[in-house]
Amino acid sequence: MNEQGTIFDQILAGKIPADVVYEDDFVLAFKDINPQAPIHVLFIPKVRIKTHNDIDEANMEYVNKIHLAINQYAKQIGEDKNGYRIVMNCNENGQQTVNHIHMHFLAGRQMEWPPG
Ligand code: IU
Repeated sequence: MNEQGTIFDQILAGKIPADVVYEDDFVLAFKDINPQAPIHVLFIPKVRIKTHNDIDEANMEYVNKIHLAINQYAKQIGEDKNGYRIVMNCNENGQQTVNHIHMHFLAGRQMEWPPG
């Protein structure tokens, strides 16, 4: 996508449908279209932050809210005790493909380490 935004901006604007599982004033969460676990949800801020490198004092409240949203969602679906993995990929080596930060929430199976 160009500097105008990414597909996630279009999801935030309601121009592209998504399977939304959580929303508040700061955060939207929806099911990943290519799930890597039985539960795979993307938590995104309602402001464009391109990469983890672009998190700063001015926008970090959105990032904090993502963590609170994840806690609430994990508890709501009963996976808080089983556990889960949260991942944010950054730039090329991190295999980031959408330049609007997103926290992957993966649950419902035993994870492995190290990741690929
Ligand atoms: P990444 O961390 O940037 O690699 O992850 C991008 C994710 O966004 C990836 O898991 C895709 O399957 C997912 N995704 C999506 O859920 N809906 C979309 O329209 C697009 C990508 I494009």
